[in-house]
Amino acid sequence: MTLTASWKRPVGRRIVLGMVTLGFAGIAFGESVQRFIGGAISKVSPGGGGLASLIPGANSFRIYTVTDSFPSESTQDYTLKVTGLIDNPTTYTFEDLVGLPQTSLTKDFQCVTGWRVPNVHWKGVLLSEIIKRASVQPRAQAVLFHSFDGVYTESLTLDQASRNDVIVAYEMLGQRPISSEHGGPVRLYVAPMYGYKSCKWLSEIELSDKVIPGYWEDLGYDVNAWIGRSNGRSDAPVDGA
Ligand SMILES: Nc1nc2c(c(=O)[nH]1)N[C@H]1C(S)=C(S)[C@@H](COP(=O)(O)O)O[C@H]1N2
Ligand SMILES: [Mo]
Repeated sequence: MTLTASWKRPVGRRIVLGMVTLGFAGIAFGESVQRFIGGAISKVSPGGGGLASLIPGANSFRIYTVTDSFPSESTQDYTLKVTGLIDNPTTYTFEDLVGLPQTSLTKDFQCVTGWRVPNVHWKGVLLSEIIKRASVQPRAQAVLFHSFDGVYTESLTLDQASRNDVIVAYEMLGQRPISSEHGGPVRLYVAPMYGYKSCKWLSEIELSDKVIPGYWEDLGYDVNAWIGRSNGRSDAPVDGA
């Protein structure tokens, strides 16, 4: 099992491990390293910095949690709440989500710290479909995501959330439900952005009047986390917003 640094680690050790990780990442991923340096002045990297990051396992996921554990919910008990600036607050069960129109995506998954898994298969519901069903009020400009780990948060602008490569995923790597380690039974998958946007253990989608920087963004990472061109991708809209 690959685990990562938790908050409880002494700061000194986190920084040292972060530096070693940076050295390794630096060999392979130029732009990621610049981004890492940009955010690493005082902070640990998103999800990373732990021993798992030192093992150069090519093409495989690092399993991240910012708490001390991997929360677990059965598909029977799972619920996804849709709340906030909407006329139609809804609570979806796992079966409800599976019953909505399905979207499949096959994309590289890329963490800002440098590791990348090519051609990952995902299935789920377009976030835009769920938003559409919520009847969004005119004041809403952003979508906030909450995790049942009780700590992690993320957000997108309403425009970003409406893209056709952003899904509420219930299947990943051929597994339905998504495994607990990977954030199941249901997680967010924001294909055009770095992995930290893809909130695991998704429990609530909240329509809001503004973007609120998420867990890693409070620690210095870009709120607009577009995967850059030098990573062989050009997912960002022209204005980059
Ligand atoms: N709830 C929660 N979601 C999270 C994280 C986390 O620690 N907790 N880590 C993020 C980061 S930095 C990455 S790269 C991916 C990693 O997904 P994986 O653990 O399935 O590899 O999840 C993202 N979503
Ligand atoms: Mo990440």
